[in-house]
Amino acid sequence: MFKSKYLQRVFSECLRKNPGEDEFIQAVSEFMEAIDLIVDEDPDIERLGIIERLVEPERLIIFRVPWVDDAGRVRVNRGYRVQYNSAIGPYKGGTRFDPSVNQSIIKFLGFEQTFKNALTGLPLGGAKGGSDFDPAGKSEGEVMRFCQSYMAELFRHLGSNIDIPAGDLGAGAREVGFMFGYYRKIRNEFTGTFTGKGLSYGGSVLRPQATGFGLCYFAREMLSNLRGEDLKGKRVVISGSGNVGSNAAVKAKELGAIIVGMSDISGMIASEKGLDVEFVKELKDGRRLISEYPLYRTDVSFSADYRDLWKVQADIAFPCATQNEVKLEDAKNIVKSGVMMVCEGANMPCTAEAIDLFLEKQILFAPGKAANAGGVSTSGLEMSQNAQHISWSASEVDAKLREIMKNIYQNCYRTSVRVGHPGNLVIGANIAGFLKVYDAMKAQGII
Ligand code: NDP
Ligand code: 2IT
Repeated sequence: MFKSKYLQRVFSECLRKNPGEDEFIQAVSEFMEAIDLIVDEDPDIERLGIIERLVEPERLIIFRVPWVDDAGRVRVNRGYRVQYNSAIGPYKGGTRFDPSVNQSIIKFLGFEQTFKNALTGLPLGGAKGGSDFDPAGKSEGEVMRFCQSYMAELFRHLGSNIDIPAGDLGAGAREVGFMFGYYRKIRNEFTGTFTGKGLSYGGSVLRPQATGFGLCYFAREMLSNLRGEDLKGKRVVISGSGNVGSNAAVKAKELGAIIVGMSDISGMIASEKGLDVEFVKELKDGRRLISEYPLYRTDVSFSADYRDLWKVQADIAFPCATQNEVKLEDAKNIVKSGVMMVCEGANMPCTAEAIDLFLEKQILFAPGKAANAGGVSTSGLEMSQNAQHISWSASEVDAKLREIMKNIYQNCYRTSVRVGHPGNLVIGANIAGFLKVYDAMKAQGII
């Protein structure tokens, strides 16, 4: 429990008001554990009700999304957008299409996004959206009709200075294209109201790669700063081989690492010599499964249980699939496999128990809100390009992304030192993100 009486009170109220929202409570609890170190030093935080306001989203939109499948049947999904906090900029965050999506998951993602976006140093508030729609196994026409119906309701809440969605799990370039196209049609204007757009219609070069690339830049900075080492020759395991995982694999390999294991929902593959990550990306970009990899390549082992990934001997782990995929049992396997650093590419992929074990074993650990911020940072760069009607080259965007990830790392590290927990980036990231949002909220009155 928290040492601050104020946090104890706000947390129990939060539990009472959000029954059954386990993921949201988990995210709030990690945040509160970190700020417990500083919250009582500044009486204004309590006087101004800052934490009570932070655990309440500014707005939560829930709506019906009806669409017609290829057989002519009417289907109904539930759509969400949480406009979590706009103290430092317009609402900004991705869109998740997955059957698991519910209010708790959307709220935890919006809460995390608020502090992540603060860490980027860009003027971006926090938001998240999505639906319990499952794109897997749907035809392109079905996905398009669903995206159009989702947009037919959500459009009224969006705008290039109001709320700017992007993709996330289950929503990639194809879905962003369908949503943006419909938004543009019904608004009758062409503005940068989405990020992750295609290059031919206002997208930024490197946005598709940015989260995975940024994760590697962050990991490299952390390894160098805390251990005096680099990624060269390090054996890396990566869960999830979607947008984040596959691009992290490509960049880590380019930086000299050997990718010894990867996974998707069909299972995991491992190879001591290193996987052909470009081929994994090709398979996944073609919406195929990692279980097909052994049909085309030798020197590889396969297990239909994706959690076996964490038993592969490695130096670094990048969990890049989904929340709470790394449970205590997986964390024990990660420790046993000799891993010295875990960087979260996904949002909250490690349970609280898993993180505690890593910290106890002195494994370097980077939380998603810092390590995976490269995606939204590049979305911020896409917004700037759209607003100025220009486009930067790949090398310009890459240079800015490297700089941003380095700054995020340094900000988190310096903060961890200042509060007496050097190298604890869970503490550093949460406090550094909080202080920026707090400062903006304090200046703008009770709203
Ligand atoms: P994608 O949908 O592109 O990819 C998700 C991948 O994870 C797929 O390969 C999927 O397998 C796999 N997967 C899902 N559940 C599991 C599981 N339990 N174990 C192993 N693999 C699994 O999503 P993204 O890469 O965009 O997102 C991944 C994570 O990163 C999410 O937490 C997201 O919120 C976070 N994130 C994404 C950002 C972005 O810019 N896209 C930015 C920052 C964070 P299959 O293909 O077989 O379905
Ligand atoms: O979780 C995330 O940071 C994202 N899905 C990216 C959000 C964005 O607006 O680019």
